[in-house]
Amino acid sequence: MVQLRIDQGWQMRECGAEAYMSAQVPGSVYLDLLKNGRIEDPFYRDNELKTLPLIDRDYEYRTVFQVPAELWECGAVLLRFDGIDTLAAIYLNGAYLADTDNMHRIWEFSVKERLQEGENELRIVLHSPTQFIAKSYAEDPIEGDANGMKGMPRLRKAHCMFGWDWAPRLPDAGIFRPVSLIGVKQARLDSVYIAQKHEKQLSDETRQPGKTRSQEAAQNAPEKEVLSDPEQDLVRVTLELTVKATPVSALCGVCGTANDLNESLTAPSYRVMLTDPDGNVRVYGDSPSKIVVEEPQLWWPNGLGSQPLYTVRVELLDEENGGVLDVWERRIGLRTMTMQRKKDAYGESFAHEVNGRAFFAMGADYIPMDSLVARVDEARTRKFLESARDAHFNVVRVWGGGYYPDDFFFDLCDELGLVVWQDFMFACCVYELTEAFEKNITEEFIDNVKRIRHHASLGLWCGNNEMELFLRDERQVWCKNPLLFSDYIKMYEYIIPKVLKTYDPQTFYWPASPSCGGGFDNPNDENRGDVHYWKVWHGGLPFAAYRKLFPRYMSEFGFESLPALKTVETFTEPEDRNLFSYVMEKHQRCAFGNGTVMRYMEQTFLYPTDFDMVIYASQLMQAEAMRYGVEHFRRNRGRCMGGVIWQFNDCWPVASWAMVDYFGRWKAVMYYAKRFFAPLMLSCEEEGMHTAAPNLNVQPFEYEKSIRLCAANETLSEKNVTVFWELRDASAKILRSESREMTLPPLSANWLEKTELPEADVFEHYVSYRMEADGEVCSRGTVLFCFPKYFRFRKPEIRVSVEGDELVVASDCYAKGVRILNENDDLRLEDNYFDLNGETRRVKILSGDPAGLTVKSVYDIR
Ligand code: BMA
Repeated sequence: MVQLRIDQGWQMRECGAEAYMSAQVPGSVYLDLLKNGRIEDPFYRDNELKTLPLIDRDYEYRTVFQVPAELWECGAVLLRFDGIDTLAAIYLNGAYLADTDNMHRIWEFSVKERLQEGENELRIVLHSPTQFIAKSYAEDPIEGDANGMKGMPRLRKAHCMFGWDWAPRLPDAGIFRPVSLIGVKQARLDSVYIAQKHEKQLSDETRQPGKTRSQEAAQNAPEKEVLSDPEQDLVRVTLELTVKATPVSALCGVCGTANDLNESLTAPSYRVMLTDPDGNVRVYGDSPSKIVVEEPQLWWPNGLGSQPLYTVRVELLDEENGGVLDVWERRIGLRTMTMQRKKDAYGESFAHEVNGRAFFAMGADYIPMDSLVARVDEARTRKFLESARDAHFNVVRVWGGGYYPDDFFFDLCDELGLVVWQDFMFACCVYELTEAFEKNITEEFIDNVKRIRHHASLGLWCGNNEMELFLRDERQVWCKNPLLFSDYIKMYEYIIPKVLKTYDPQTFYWPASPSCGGGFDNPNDENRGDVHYWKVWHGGLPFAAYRKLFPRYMSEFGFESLPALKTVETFTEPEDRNLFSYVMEKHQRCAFGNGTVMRYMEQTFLYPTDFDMVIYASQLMQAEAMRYGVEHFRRNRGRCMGGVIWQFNDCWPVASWAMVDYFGRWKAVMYYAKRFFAPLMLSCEEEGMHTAAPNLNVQPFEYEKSIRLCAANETLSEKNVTVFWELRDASAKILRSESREMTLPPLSANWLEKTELPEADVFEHYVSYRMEADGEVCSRGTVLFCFPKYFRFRKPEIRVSVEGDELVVASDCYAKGVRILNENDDLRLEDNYFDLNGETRRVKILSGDPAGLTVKSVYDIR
């Protein structure tokens, strides 16, 4: 197979305009307008308003290319688009070739007869997505779309490009992924599907007399209940390969898409090379359908083990003439992966299970990293996903209102041990399943399932975001048309499962998030399936409300905050830097968003009188809110098996639920996450004035004062630890203390007994706690017994100095939420936003120049 990228010489213009301007492919209309100085930064102030109408027009792209000699020698030549956003008419050498109407698909067209010697012209007209949806809505309005623009559900384009409660309305158009010519000699590899079979070693007690080990293993040995070492248990992994190849005769006939290719070679001849993680190569030359890997190295999620990857290379052989016709090379991880659903005392469990071990999911929901999606590249994605890994994530959920991420996203997740919960791209909309729509989405599913299914990190496929929940709503605000209910069932409970049965039968499928398994059976049930919980934030309940909830798997809960001042500065002028200004509200898309920040502020902190303190306080509230949730869920490990935070990232600089802002700056919650998602984590369930408050800002008259510690171990090995706690006054002086040695079994949460603290003065006293393993502190924190605004903090004197690659941070009394920033706010520290008990801490500088340091703590919020 010969591949030629068509990425040079592109030009673009608005349809009807005289002159072309230079263009970049992959790229987009907005990006080209921006590069050519035709528009200003669409994220600056309210530039979105000027940018949006430009997409009401059509644009055309053109380039010329030569066909290299080797392509002429091929039996078929395909023109391939890895991604076109969205409505395009394609012309080759002046003649119409085809239309496209789905951003999520891969498009291929057979073009050899249309190519010519010398120059060939490729021209693509991109039709306006906004005109399309407006027209389609006017002709036939469809009910039920939450956040975007009217008519949007009719177009297979990332929904959030039309605006969301964190996204601007910038529905760009473009050729956002590579365009290439593909020359096929006699046949090409259409796909390779690899199924894995893991066999367990049998212990002597379970052996049956008269049978060999392998006979017994083949009979599926009973799962052992006791936690043993799965690496030791494993005899071998069998890779079952299904290799499909398409002959040129079939390719020549098509002028449709890749998946119209239903004619395939019945018995292709190929060779397989398997490279293990240490670089040893084994060659299997006889078109094997099975490969046995003895002594397999297992792939584990972050925190549970390492991520060894095997490279599988399949070469399609030319039997008559010798040589290689086509190559398929991907990395895979040896692991089993499913969701555990077992009936139990509470209902039914819902937990990721990898290599037979159920683990607690810790992570966040991932949205497109840029409204201008063509700007998202591997380097930027790596930076974000490494942040996730560093903050101890083991899961990311790709939310259904964006687009299916690029291959490099999944490659990175494979490397970093981030299990991907992958939604199909449907979110908060009602869809009408016309024949054309059904055909279109079916092709979309096949393209993406085939592209993504081999990844070690792929944890599960999920039908949609929140549609089962919304359609079930008794008030029927979403949908009154019963036909659309049956369309719903058909899409998520028939069509997708059918596609997966054929193309990816080993990956777990879940019909919606949240769901209990489908059929409109109480989708947000606390006792089964996954839960989206919004009573904290949207519903205005205090953080402590999380403690009344025992979800089996929380796949969305969140709290907003403002991005860093340096980030705010990129889209504002000094006069805009007030929470309620026109520009700050333009960069806040949740109804009453900034008001909600202040409503919680009223409960939590004193009134912050400068803008940077508003930002700081908002970030601390978000961090505390998420800490309340995650620590509670982890303390109830077993009953609850997941805390996935809404949302990980942003697509532009905005006030939102994101943990990392558009530029990759960590908000306070990321440093908190590094602590509350840590595999070894000590948390404290305190009771006090604040936890007794029934509602925001109501001072209770009666309340208990107590603590109850819990030590979590989310690793595969037993840990010996020592747990310490101290009751202190505001100067950090110790009034009472205790310590305790413990052995924490693998994958466990271990409560200590409750300690009443009647002597504690809620305004003057607090509790500090820490856990040590191997002589090092592995987890620490402090809790108050009242809202921080009531606590009588002493004014701390905090000194920070630089010693080599460390900061030495010292405080003379209790200091809470100590934030250290440098001039450019690009310092990444080992820890930040931490509490100091009148002590000195050494904190590693991971990146950034420690120049122009500033230090704040909760005392400064006033
Ligand atoms: C969730 C998501 C998003 C939304 C978020 C915040 O339910 O699925 O649709 O942005 O809430 O409101």
